[in-house]
Amino acid sequence: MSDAETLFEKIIAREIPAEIVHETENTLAFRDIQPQARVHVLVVPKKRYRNLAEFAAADPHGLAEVVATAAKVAELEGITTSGYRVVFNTEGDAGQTVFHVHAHVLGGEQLGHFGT
Ligand code: DGP
Repeated sequence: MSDAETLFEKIIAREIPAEIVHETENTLAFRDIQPQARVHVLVVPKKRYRNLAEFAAADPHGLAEVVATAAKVAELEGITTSGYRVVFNTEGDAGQTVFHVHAHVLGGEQLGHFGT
């Protein structure tokens, strides 16, 4: 993994602004700057891993906390019952652009099947 800082480290450090919707000891949830649905929130571990595979291998409890935070975000956004999607884009074919692992929480409207 490259040591180059990503912009998510800057958001976690409050060096660049973001609309934060929830925070735990080890995770931060903030609105995506280019929303693909009415609700589009990113959940990141504060510790950086490049992608889902590295995160799952190194810190499965941290991954569980990110998933639990995603469910909490859905609750806070009022979409637990209407439904939502949690997506980890992983590497090139999936369109991952920020190499600090993150879950997209998408909902608040009818989502296309598989698409975002
Ligand atoms: P991905 O393509 O899965 O790596 O998702 C990266 C997401 O990050 C993308 O949906 C847009 C979002 N994003 C990029 N730059 C910023 C930013 O400066 N602030 C916020 N809040 N989101 C950003």
